[in-house]
Amino acid sequence: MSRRKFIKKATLGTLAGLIGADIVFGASMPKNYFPIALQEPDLFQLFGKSPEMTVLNTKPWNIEAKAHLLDDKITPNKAMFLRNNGLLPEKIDLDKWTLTIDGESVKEKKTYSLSELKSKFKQYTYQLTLECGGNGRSEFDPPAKGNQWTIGAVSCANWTGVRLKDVLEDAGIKEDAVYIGYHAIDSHLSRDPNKEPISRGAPMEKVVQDETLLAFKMNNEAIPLAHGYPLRLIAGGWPASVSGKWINRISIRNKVHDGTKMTGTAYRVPCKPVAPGEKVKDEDMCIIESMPVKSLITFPKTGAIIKENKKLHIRGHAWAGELEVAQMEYSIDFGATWLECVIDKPVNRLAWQHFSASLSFPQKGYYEIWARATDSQGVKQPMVLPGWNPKGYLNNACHRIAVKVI
Ligand SMILES: Nc1nc2c(c(=O)[nH]1)N[C@H]1C(S)=C(S)[C@@H](COP(=O)(O)O)O[C@H]1N2
Ligand SMILES: [Mo]
Repeated sequence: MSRRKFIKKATLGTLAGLIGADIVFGASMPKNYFPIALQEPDLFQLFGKSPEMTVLNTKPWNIEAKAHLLDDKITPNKAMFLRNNGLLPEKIDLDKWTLTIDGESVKEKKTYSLSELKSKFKQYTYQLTLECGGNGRSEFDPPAKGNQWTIGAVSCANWTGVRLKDVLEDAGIKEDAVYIGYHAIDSHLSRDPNKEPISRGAPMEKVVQDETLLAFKMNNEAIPLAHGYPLRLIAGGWPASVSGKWINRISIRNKVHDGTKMTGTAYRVPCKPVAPGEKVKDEDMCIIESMPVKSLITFPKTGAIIKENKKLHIRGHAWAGELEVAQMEYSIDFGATWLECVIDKPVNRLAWQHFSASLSFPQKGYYEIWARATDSQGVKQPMVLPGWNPKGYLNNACHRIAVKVI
């Protein structure tokens, strides 16, 4: 039954259940009326997301968090950004789900059922940072096409699954293997079954890392449908586009994977800095690998009002792709001087790290708090927009919030 038909037949009680609140003047509601709360997009239950999340696009669905929503140390589903290149799969038959390992560099093509994957290989749980390569795109000038992500396309949840390397080794990897490419069951926006919305991958060096998982649980529950149920690749610290959702096939390639969104300007940046707006030759574009150092102030919320002579405790997270964050600083004078934050060690490699600091303000007035992370190789976040690139990737400029002391 279609949703609309179902809702037409539903009683007031059922509607109230769906909305999650009594419809106080329900008796006056016109017959067959379709309450706004249940129209698409489903305002209150959108993929189980917080109503404060920002919907950037509905076709495909792209939703981002606001900084204060990411305050939890482990990102819950309700605050996790959603990035789709195509249409969500509609029906998933768990019993029939299989993962096939093929490609030029597999010794023998092999297919596993989900239960085989779960029983045959040891399971691991890691907290892993996933940031969309286009996070921060909205600030680029000249503007870059695509979803205008501000700061909220990053998450760090717990992922449980089997190691990709264990599965590939079981299938058998030929010596000439250089890359893997994933294939998934979401459909292209055109609904053309011969087109894939996205099919990316990673070089073998990333594939063989302990933390690179074929995951079936997120935060100790089945992965939510929108985030890749029942099986997804997780490659923390790299652009999240490498972490394919709904995957049913992995090809071991003897060359750099050439699937959809592996070429041209997709997830590639000029190998050397270029002037804003400059045309870049195809051979001068490089695939994005480890993400750059970055941080987010998750408390307080921008716009906070603080009483004079009161200390303000700020906190947030910092991450640095394949590296660790070595130092975290804040500034209340637009970057003229910087003071130290406390920065924790990550719970495991490729997990974001938590920072905090206790600030005092010299007098009443308007302030901005800027946060700046430094990675273990000494590279600091830029205060303003970093290198322009055609698709607006890798904006890791310092996060700022505004506060008023009264
Ligand atoms: N099958 C499939 N996998 C995908 C995508 C997609 O559209 N289809 N989007 C990728 C991109 S660009 C990102 S940033 C992440 C987003 O993961 P999330 O929606 O779970 O936050 O998934 C990646 N994996
Ligand atoms: Mo992405």
